[in-house]
Amino acid sequence: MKKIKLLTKYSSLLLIIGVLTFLGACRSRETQSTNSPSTVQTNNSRLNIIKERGKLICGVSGKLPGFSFVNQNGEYSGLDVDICRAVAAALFDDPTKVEFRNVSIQERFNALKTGEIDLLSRNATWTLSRDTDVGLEFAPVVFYDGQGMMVAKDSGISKLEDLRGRTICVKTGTTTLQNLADKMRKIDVAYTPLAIGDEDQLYNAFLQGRCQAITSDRSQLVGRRSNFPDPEDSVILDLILSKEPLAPAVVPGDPQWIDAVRWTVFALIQAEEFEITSENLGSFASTTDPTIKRFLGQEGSLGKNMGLTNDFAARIVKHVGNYGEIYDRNIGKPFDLDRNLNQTWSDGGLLYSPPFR
Ligand SMILES: N[C@@H](CCC(=O)N[C@@H](CS)C(=O)NCC(=O)O)C(=O)O
Repeated sequence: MKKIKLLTKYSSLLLIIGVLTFLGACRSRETQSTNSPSTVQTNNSRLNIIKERGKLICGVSGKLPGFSFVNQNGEYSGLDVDICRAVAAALFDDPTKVEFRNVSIQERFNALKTGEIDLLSRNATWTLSRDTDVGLEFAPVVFYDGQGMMVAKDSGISKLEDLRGRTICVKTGTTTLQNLADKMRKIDVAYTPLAIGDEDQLYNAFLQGRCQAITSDRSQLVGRRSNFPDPEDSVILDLILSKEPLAPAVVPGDPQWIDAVRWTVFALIQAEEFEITSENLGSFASTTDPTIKRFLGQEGSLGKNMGLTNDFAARIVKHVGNYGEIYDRNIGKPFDLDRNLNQTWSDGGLLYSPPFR
């Protein structure tokens, strides 16, 4: 009996010591910020190169309505474009400090790896092989897309099986060709791919009737169709062939730079969750909510610890808006495209930022 009591006493003591050690460990980790790797100012980080240069060089398509489109006056717009501007806003408090470079599908990854661009913001799908084999580092997903199929309205085609023996226009150098092959093989439907590398030629081939269907990321089909002479003559089928999580990318091995891009994207998402917009940002100057104070840099040193300013999230929202504002002006309003998966988790979507603390 005595032995049992002694054992109980001994194990309670051990438990208390254990808890104290654990708390101590947590505490020292939380307060270790001056030594944490992200605070070490590595001079050769691309973040410093960009700061010294005074502008960000961002690789975009320039030909994708809704994502990155350059008009006749050389003005850029789109969701991918606004991601570049958000990073510039975080770095320079000025969203115009970006030089856009149009990079083709074939050039896009090389442009990043040779250092020609700092950031690739060009509807690139995050896949395992691009992450590993190709050697890219992806920031958080900015648009959850899926591959779709467009046909002429009067074609009578409503499902993939109707495409047996038909020709399908598909772009080379993308995830699209393999997704199509995989899907059709799975359902055992033989077809002829008409693979074309140039985007304009590809859509022209469809409009000229050289193929009975055209397949691409759904968002792109919607965007391109909006520029057709008679958009209502084409329909996008109600099916999804693949998952296409589109994300910005950088060259790996530069933690400071990827952190800056990553937390810029998260700031856009978190601002929407907090319901902070470019319009109402000013009203949060007097907020008493500690999590919002930290987010906007009114308290703490989250931004400084990563080589930015403490108010980097506020700068982003001030100049570019939150994720929802970016979506609405570039995609939601112009193309009447529902947000679906591209809503914050609190609204039932997949956009989720880790905590700003
Ligand atoms: N998300 C896919 C597809 C990308 C893709 O096909 N993009 C096309 C449109 S869906 C494009 O960028 N077109 C414009 C251009 O070539 O400049 C990928 O990363 O491979």
